[in-house]
Amino acid sequence: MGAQTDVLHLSRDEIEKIQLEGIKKTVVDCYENVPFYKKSFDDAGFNPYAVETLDDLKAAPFVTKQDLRDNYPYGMLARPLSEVKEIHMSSGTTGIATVGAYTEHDLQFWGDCFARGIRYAGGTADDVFHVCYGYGLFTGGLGAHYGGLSAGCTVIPMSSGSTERQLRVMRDMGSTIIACTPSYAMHLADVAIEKGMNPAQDFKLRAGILGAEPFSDNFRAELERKLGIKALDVYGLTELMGPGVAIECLEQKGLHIAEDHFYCEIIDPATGETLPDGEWGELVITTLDREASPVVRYRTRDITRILPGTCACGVTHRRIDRLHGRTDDMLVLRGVNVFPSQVEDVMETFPEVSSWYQIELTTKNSLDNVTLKVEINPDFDFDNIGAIEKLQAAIQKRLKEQLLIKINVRIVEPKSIARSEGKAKRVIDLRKGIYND
Ligand code: DLL
Repeated sequence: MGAQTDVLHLSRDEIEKIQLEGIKKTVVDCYENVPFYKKSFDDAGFNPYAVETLDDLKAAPFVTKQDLRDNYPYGMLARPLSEVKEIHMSSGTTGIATVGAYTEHDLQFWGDCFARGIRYAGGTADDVFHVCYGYGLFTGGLGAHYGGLSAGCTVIPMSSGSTERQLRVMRDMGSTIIACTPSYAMHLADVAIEKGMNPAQDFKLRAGILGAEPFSDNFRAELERKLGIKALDVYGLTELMGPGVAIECLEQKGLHIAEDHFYCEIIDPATGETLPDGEWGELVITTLDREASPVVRYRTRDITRILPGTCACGVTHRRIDRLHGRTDDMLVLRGVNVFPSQVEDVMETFPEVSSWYQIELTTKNSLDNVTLKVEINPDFDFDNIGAIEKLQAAIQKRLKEQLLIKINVRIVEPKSIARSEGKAKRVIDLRKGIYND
């Protein structure tokens, strides 16, 4: 704990010194060991041996998900396979998967990074850490698992699914900290309540380290109330490491970046210009000591901002704000740009409906046709057709006022939208004939 604590309380100068050293090493490592970087640095006229300041990194070209895909499966590796101990992959449902490879060192610091979240939640060796992110190629399960081991907890490797069994094990084993997607945590809570349990009292849970998808403040408040936990947000992505790139502390005012392993910039997605702290834009990340899969200026497509100022918890690593969406989440509907989170914001102003929703896109007379399906809250009378129709019309009207497009609203019965054991599917785009994720 000592070394970990120290690293979390370094001065800005000390952090920046680590970052500069890490950047210098990473750009040279990439240039010398990954043909893709050699070519892209040369094409951009970027000299990796001439980096003297953090600002010098701005001359390096960006890397995109497409670049990683183009080099599938092993083209981005900076170490021989003999040094690679584990491989993870993105699901690749909308294209070729991206690969993340780990040396022994990479696995070790991954665990350390996730363990920070457990410690932020007050977790110790006395905690029973219940992991119900999916295990396998997805980074959620094993990333949390390594975090639990690194924090010294008793780890329960449940993986996702088998909801009733999860609940039984959670109760019998006295799980205290849970790790899963927020939508699965909500599903667990709802099923427990349905089975006549009161999870806030019957379970020993007191914290959740939840991420892999956005969740609103209202959703979080409901989850905290139902499960009796503090829900901390965790961010990460396969291309960088998996969960633990940034994690919230108990202040719940943004996610502390693991700044001794990752250097973050915010850019204007349209121009690529770096934006000052406080401004929203696209998160760009450079790894500082990743051995097998180092990345220089990776465009995450995630939209956030760097929060100015220091955190009351005392951790000196800067924070990113909670993520509201991705640049590629943006739906262009009849020429209007809409983020699913904007639809969610409007729905949250109607207490009669729940947080389970799905946006379905189809084409009608060559135009986009948008239908929002949202579940009614169980305590609202679904058979009162008049009231349901009135509510549908009211939601539709407010959506039109705020988003300037017509969205057909269909209120559906509780539990009629499919629950996911991992990331919730919020948008179904039948215009392209594929499911988005
Ligand atoms: O979702 C890694 C992860 C596992 C993070 C468990 C947190 C917990 P990917 O499947 O590669 O990796 O998806 C990465 O998910 O670029 C974001 O768009 C989104 N995402 C991840 N964490 C959050 C979060 C894992 N806390 C993509 N809030 C990222 C909002 C998130 N979106």
